[in-house]
Amino acid sequence: MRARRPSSRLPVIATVCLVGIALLLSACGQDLPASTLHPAGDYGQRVYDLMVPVFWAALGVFVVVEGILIYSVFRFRQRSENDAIPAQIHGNTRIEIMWTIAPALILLVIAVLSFRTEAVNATQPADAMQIKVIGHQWWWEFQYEDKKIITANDVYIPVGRSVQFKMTSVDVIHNPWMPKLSGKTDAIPGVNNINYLSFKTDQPGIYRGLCAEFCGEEHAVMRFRVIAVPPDVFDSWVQQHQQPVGPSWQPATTDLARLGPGDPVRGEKAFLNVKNLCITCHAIGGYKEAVGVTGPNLTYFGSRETIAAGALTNTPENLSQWLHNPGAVKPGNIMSTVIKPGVVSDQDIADIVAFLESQTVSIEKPAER
Ligand code: HEC
Ligand SMILES: [Cu+2]
Repeated sequence: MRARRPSSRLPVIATVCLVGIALLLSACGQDLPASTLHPAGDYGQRVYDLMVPVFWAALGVFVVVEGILIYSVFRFRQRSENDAIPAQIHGNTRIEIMWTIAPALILLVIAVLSFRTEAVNATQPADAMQIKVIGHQWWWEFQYEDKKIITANDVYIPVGRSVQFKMTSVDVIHNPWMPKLSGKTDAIPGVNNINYLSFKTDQPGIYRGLCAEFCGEEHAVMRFRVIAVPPDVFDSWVQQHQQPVGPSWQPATTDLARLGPGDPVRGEKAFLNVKNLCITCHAIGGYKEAVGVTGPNLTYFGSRETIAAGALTNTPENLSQWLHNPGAVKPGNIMSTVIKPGVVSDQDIADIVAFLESQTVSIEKPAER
C-alpha cells in the first residue's frame, strides 16, 4: 500500500513561504547604508533603472513557469490507487517553437537595455575631477594628483560634478564598489592597467564603499567612505589638506576628549622615533622623515571616519586598541607583522594617539546616508 501524503500540511507550507517572501520584501523598503535600492548617484540610478524592468520580466517568467508547474503537479497527481497514468506526450512542434521564441525575445529586450546602460556607464566625462584609486591588501589609497593630496579610506568629492576614479592595485585585484553611487569595476595590478569609473552625486552625504572582489582574508574589512560635500566645502577641505602638518605643527583640535589621555607634543616625537617603526611605513605631509608608503598616508588622520578601512570607528580608545595589537583587530594585516603587543610602550601609544587625533581638517561633515 502506498501512503497518501497528508494534504493538511499544504496551507502551513504556503503560509510560511508567503511570510518569508513578505519579510524579504520588507527589507527592500528600508534605506540601509549599502543598499542598491536607494541610489544617490547617476551611475547607481542607471543600474537601478535597469534592474527594475529586468526584475519584473523575471517575476513574470517565474509566475508563468511555476504556475504551469504547480498546476500540472496538482491536476495530474495520483488521487487514488486506481488512477491511471496520465497520457504521456512526446514532442509538440508548436509549443516548442513558442517556448524557444518567447525567451529569446525577452532576453533580446534585456540585452538591448543592458548594453544601453553599460554604454552610458562606460562614458568618461571630459570635465570629470580625477582621483587615482589604489587598492592595497586591505585598504584604499586616494591620490588627488593635480592637488598634491594623498589620503586613505575616506575620499572627499564635490557634489554636482562628475568624479573619475583611475583605478589600479599594488597587489591583487580589488574592486571599489559604492552601492548607492555606482556599480563595480575592477582595480587591477600593473602600471598600465588603469581602469576608469565615473560617477556623480547631487546629494551631500557620507556614503559606504567596499571591496567587491575577493582579495584575501581581510577582504570583508576593506571598506571606505565617500564624503560628498558642496563645492565650497570641498574647496575648503582641499585648501586645508594641502597645508603640511609638520614640522611646525601645533595641535589643532580644541576638543580635548578627542585626544585621549596622551600628550600630542610628546606624541609627535614618539611617532617620528625610528624605534617605534611608524615612519618606515607611514607618511605625514610636511615631515621629511615620515615618508613610508607601505601603509596609509596619515596626514590629518584625526578627521578620518574609521581606523584600518572600516575595522573600527575612529575614537582615541579604538586607536589605542589598534596600536596595541593591530593583529587582533584585523588578523593578517601588514602592520601586525611588526607592531605586536609590547613593541611600542603604553606611554608612547597614548601620546601617538593624541598626536594623530589632533590633526584635523575643520569642515562641516554631511550626514551618513
Ligand atoms: C610594517 C609597516 C607598518 C608599520 C611599522 C606601522 N604601520 Fe600602521 N599601518 C600599516 C598598514 C599596512 C596599515 C593598513 C592596515 C589595513 O587596514 O589593512 C596601517 C594602518 C594604520 C592606521 C590606520 C590608518 C587608516 O587610514 O585607517 C594607523 C592610524 C596606523 N597604521 C598607525 C601606525 C603607527 C602609529 C605606527 C607606529 C607605532 C604604525 N602604524 C606602524 C603598516 C604599518
Ligand atoms: Cu580588496
